Amino acid sequence: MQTCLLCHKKPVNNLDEAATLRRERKMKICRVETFLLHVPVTSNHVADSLHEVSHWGVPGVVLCTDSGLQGYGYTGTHAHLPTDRLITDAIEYTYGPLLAGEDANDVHRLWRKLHHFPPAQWVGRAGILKMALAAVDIALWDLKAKASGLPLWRLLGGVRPQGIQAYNTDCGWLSVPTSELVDGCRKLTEEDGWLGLKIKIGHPDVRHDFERLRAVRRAVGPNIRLMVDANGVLDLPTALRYGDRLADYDISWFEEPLWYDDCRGHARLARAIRTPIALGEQIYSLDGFRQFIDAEAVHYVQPDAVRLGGISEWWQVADLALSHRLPVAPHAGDMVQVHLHLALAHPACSILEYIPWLRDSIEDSAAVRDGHFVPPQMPGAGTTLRADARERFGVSLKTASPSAANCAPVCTD
Ligand code: 0YR
Ligand code: MG
Repeated sequence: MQTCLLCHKKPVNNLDEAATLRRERKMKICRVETFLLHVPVTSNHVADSLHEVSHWGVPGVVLCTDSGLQGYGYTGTHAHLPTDRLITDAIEYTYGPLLAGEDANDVHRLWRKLHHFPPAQWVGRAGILKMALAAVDIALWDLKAKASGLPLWRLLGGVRPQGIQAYNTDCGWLSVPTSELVDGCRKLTEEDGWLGLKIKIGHPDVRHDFERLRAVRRAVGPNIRLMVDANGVLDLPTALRYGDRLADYDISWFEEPLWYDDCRGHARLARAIRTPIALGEQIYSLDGFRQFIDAEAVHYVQPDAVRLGGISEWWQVADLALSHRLPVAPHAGDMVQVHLHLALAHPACSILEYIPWLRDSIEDSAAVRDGHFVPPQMPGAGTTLRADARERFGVSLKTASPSAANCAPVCTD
């Protein structure tokens, strides 16, 4: 190898030198510390067709390494302490011992070690353990990006340094009365520059949903992208009924019309209606996505790194979608932070969801200008907690459960 003719830098081509550099960059995991935040949602209450939420739950992990760097990763929940604790317990007691002393650089090796740990695999290929694995995987990628001094999207080979289009989910909750919904959508598009909005549907009265859609479309005009999301609540005949009419309002996609696992039903619906189908926020594995894609049951693929096993598996799903020429529109169960990096880096993404709930909890929180996300510049995966986040939103993982409190006279510890 020769010295560069333009910049005159000498190449590092001595193997011993390279080996020394590699050794120095080893990051031994010396501590696995869990945390839990419960962060209030907008106006302390939102509802979709299935859920009412007052807080967003953020069970997560800090991986401390002997390099001094700390990796942050977390998943997303509806802030229910007993189930949140199952996730942090899985991280601390099941995965913690498997991570202690390991080199954090080997993300895929560690992912396999954790995912295929036989007792964990036996009970948790999906659900709580998968969400715990997601938090660990994200913390490992956060470390890798911090160690390289780059924001994750650049480490992954960023394809969109100019940013990516955002759409807003936080305006369209079923709990928002129609007049407020319409005013909110008008303000977001006319004053704040948003180019896309998602409206929740699945009200027991179908006509109610269509009155809202008609009013919103009239208020925002033809140039704004509108999506609808039923959160899996409809049956097939009802979904077909929606499907017949959604095209009248130029709806970009019909999200989770049917129950999450109903691959055949989504395939039948996709064949019958003109509006494209979006789904994926409840799918736990690469194999799950393959089934839906093979069955032609989905058009917009919506993987979520905090429900899949983190960034590693998310990327595999996005590649799978790309190979079928299907667009990826990530679901933001991390409230965007990680997915902003992924969406700036993966060629299959063109639009990304925005929900603002973790704005005050995370450093370098995602910002939208003129309807587009601004690329973050801090090294890492965008998951580092703000210094005051635990003080403001932290929930103790050590407090006794209500049932333990009830038997206080017996359980003296
Ligand atoms: C509230 N985005 C969604 C929220 C949201 C859910 O349950 O978690 O509506 O994640 O479907 O597309
Ligand atoms: Mg959704």
